[in-house]
Amino acid sequence: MQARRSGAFITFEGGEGAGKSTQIGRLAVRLRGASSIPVVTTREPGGSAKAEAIREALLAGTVKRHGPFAEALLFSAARIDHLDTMIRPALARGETVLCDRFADSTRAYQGAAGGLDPALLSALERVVIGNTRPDLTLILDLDPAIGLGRAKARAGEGGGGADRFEAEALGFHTRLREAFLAIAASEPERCVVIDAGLSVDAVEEAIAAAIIARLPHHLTGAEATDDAA
Ligand code: Z5A
Repeated sequence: MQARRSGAFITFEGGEGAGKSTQIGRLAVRLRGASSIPVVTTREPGGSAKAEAIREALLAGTVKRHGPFAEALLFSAARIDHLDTMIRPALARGETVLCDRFADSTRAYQGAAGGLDPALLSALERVVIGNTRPDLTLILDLDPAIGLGRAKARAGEGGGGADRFEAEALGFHTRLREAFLAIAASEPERCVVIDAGLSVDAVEEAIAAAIIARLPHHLTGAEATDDAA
């Protein structure tokens, strides 16, 4: 059990182009307008100087040839620094942390889609994150063909190409979607599945409804309860 605090640790998960970054920005604005609890936004891999350096290598694909276990270890190394220097200090100050991807992405990408043994990944996860588990995980669920189309359109606008994971075949992305849904089904007290195929505004409303249901004081001004302990 983590020490009582006024903020919350909220993670966003899902496949490519599901709208995580878009919705984190919108939720941050909404939370800041509704409560005095400070809100910080961050992402994985990354979110701290050392983790951002590791991100560069992972997304460039230079680690791919060493296999999914090497990738899982590097995502974990980045996560350790991110937790130590950014996430845990923010939570200790009573802030709310909105994080774009976290440990469920390792379970889904390196585990279900990458083929690593779930028991190995679960042991690694215990060592890496300890008691710092999300209070709420929003899983943005989307047909991978639509998500990849969105990511491609965005890359086209910016002149960039597909990164290491976007370049995987549709079957990989379909396994990812199934993995995130399986995580949600196995931990319903932590996870809420959001239909990410709706409009940006409708997804924002679904997320706000999930926050009101699970962490009401963050959006309604109600007194904090044990859900933030
Ligand atoms: N990875 C891993 O393998 N293991 C791990 O442990 C971790 C990560 C932590 C990080 O890439 C990669 O690392 C990731 C998994 C892997 N795979 N990839 N690639 P990233 O951070 O660069 O990318 P991402 O996390 O997949 O995010 P994304 O592709 O940027 O998508 P997003 O944040 O979910 O979506 P978005 O940027 O908000 O929206 C994408 C586009 O769609 C954009 O043009 C929006 O305007 C548009 N959009 C958003 N919402 C909508 C709706 N509702 N309708 C229509 N259009 C929309």
